[in-house]
Amino acid sequence: MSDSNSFDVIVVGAGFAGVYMIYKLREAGLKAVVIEAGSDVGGTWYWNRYPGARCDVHSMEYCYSFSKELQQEWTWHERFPKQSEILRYIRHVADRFDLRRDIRFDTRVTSQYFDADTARWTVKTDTGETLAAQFVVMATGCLSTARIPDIAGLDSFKGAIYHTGRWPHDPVDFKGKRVGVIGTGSSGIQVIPCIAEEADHLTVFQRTPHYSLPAGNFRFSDDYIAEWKAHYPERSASARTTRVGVLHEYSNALALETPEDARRQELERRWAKGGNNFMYAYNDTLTKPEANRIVADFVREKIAGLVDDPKTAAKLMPKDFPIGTKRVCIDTNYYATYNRENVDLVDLRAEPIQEIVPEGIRTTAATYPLDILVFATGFDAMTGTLLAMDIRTSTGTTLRDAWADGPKTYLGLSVAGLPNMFVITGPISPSVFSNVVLSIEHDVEWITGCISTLRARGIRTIDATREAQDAWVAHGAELAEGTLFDQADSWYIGANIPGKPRVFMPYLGGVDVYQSKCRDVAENSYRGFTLGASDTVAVTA
Ligand code: NA7
Repeated sequence: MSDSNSFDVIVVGAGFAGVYMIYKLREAGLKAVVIEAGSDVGGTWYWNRYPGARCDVHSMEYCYSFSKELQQEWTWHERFPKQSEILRYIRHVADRFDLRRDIRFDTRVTSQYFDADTARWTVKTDTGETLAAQFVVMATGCLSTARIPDIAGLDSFKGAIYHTGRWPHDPVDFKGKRVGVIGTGSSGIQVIPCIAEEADHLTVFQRTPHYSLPAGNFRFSDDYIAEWKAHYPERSASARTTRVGVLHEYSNALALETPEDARRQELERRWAKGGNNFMYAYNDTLTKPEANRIVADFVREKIAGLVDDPKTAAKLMPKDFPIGTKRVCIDTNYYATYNRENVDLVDLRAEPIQEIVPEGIRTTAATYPLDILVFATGFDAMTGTLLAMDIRTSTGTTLRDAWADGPKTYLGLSVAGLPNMFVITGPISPSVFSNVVLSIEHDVEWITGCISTLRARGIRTIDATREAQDAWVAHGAELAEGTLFDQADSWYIGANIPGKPRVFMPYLGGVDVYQSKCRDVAENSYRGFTLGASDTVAVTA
């Protein structure tokens, strides 16, 4: 193998995770490369460029904190940043730290093979390249494999088809068009109001109504920005000590023990403020069905007030799963969009899709003529991208076998039997249940610390023990058991993908607790890992 394809570390993916990873690896003096399928950095924010795409975390928090200079020099403009602004930011980071020279774009990893004799990974790509490294780091993101459901007749459609998670770079022109959107999760709820403003007619095909909260987005004043920047370091530090890595107003109050008047006042206050903060009003919302019903009823009442036609409002009210057990959406004008003359809502529970026909969508009740069909149907979340690659070792372990019954990891960072491979924001880590940029920074720093320590001590391999992994998986499952999450067919539990094992994948113990557990493992000689001192001797530290 040529020297130019031989590395200490190969990183897969150049989103927020891969970009910071290459920065840290370079800083640690390691020879590393990033392989990225897209033509630029950005990951999620590179692909999800549909109209209305925004982040649901405060912009000042949804960014790196590792460089105080970067924090001070970059200026966000809105509370919930647009996709284009986030993409501009991450491109700025790549340029500012001169990271692009170590990123290979337009290249997708297809397989990874670990040879136990040489203790090195061989990585193959769809461009025919073969690379090798001691370590691989999967920075592939949690929501990166877009999914179009298998609907009969899809190929027969005469118009244009788009998926929100694979949106074209050139703007799509909806003017004068009859548009159909399938899916009303976060992506659907963001794209629907924008398409409605432009299209001749919009038909929304809804299978399950989701709960959506008003974003309460606003443009920052100069004073707001200055005030935030003056407190940046302490705010970033304090976010790390919270449950989800965001500076919400967390409350330990219980809905079931709060008088009705006070409860309503508090929910109204949080609703008016906008954003996800609403969900942290009471600490029993996700554990007690009656507490959950109180919060869900409040949202259903709000929907009734926002939608003029009572029948449409009733269709838009989520009824069959507890609030918060599917990702809660944040919107701007979503419900009001159904008051427009040019928007119709089709309830797919009442009239399921039979097939897609050349002229549109045929349900059991009618045929809806369409020029453009937009799928906002989500992702094979958390595991889909990793399992699309053929990841295996010379000793016979494959990731697909290891995860046949659902993902198993140690700390979300590694998989037993796949040595020297790390996953950033992997299953059973806070990942999608946290401010993901903050979790990424943590994971990147932990992995860099680990690799540096191993190399300094002359250790060639690191592999999670089955015992440590089993205990971690059991701990993750136990945290989920005390909640209402199993009552929803969400992507958190893989229920959106036919045949996918139904396992709750994020870690619910909190960012603060998770990070202290990871720290503890590192400080105790990587407890729970087997460290291989040479190719013949394996020692447990
Ligand atoms: P989601 O949240 O998985 O939403 C997908 C939507 O698509 C949801 O409403 C689904 O209905 C619907 N869907 C999926 N398959 C079908 C079929 N076959 N027929 C009709 N409707 C269907 O994906 P998003 O992209 O909105 O959001 C993903 C995450 O990205 C989000 O949570 C944020 O974290 C960012 P269902 O509910 O399954 O009945």
